[in-house]
Amino acid sequence: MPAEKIGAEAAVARLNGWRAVEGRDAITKEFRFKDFNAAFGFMARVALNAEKQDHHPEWTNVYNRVEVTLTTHDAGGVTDKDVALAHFMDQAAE
Ligand code: H2B
Repeated sequence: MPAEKIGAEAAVARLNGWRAVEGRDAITKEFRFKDFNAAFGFMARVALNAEKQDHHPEWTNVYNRVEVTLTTHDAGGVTDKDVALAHFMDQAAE
């Protein structure tokens, strides 16, 4: 059963520091770390979790900065899977 779309606005209402992407049903956040090592450690922790959940982020990294966009491609929009991954990322960034 595919995950049910809840939409970006409902998702950001349940999260801290995430915002809706314009022109697309997706949520985004920019994470900043002390240095590349901290940023890549975060990405490694998130990658292992993403693979386990079979739910993957769109992201780019430049040195200490990681820009993340979450949406559920199978559902064509934001679902609870994105909220769960966003929560995991917030904890992994602490
Ligand atoms: N990640 C995200 N963000 N959305 C998806 O719909 C999705 C995914 N689908 N990771 C998974 C993989 C699917 O393509 C595989 C075949 O299970």
